[in-house]
Amino acid sequence: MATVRTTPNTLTDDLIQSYRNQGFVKVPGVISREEAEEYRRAAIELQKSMQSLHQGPIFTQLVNAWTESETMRRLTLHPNVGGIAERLAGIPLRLWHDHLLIKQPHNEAATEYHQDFPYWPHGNSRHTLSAWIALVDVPVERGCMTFIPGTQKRNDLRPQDLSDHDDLMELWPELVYSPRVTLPLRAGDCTFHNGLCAHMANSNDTDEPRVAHIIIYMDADTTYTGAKHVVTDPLGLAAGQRLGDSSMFPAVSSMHS
Ligand SMILES: O=C(O)CCC(=O)C(=O)O
Repeated sequence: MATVRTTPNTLTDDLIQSYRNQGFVKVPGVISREEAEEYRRAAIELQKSMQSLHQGPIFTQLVNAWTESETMRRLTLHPNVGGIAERLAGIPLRLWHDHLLIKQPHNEAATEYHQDFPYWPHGNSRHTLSAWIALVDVPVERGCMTFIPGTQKRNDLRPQDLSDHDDLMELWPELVYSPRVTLPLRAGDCTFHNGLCAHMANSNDTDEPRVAHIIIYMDADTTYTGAKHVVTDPLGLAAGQRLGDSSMFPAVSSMHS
């Protein structure tokens, strides 16, 4: 198997510092190209049996793919990815949920600017972050991610509509003039972003699907606020309960093989 280039042990202090200052970081090679190809095939297959949560052109969204496919389970519970996430966050983490986000060829729809954290029913949270893993090469034209550095410092906004080009900018007008960083990725590369860091992904203007697997991690001690959310609704949790009481949210520390 080809070598994985970045591990929790080889992650440099500079990358960790950059993540903490900017709210995102690109980490090359969290999985090998061969692994990415195996997961890409599993993702394409899974589209046939799983229903997309998102209805519309932005993306096909397969939530908690790890519970439906043994192959995707290996990726979502990958100790290398979870270990890097814990080093970036600097606290113990657990899985919140995963989702495959597949932008179909020529989908003509960007994922517009938003922060993730306001969507989630999380109490007591010190940190959330997502690993966005490219399962195919993702040049700008295929719909890579763009981030607005420093936006992770703001935690007072309502949830933003990721189908509305202007929603976040109307809430936070200074962002119109903020620098943005666009990060094309090779298959197997990953960006990690803080759940409060504003980001978007452009449309897929190519003939191949843009296949990305996103693993979202939360503070291991996160509690449930009681707000509605597709992931927690079926679980019968009480407000104030630790999400870690459910086996749907395994700790990163339990992922080591
Ligand atoms: O890949 C996309 O289209 C958007 C991804 C995103 O918003 C996220 O991972 O939080």
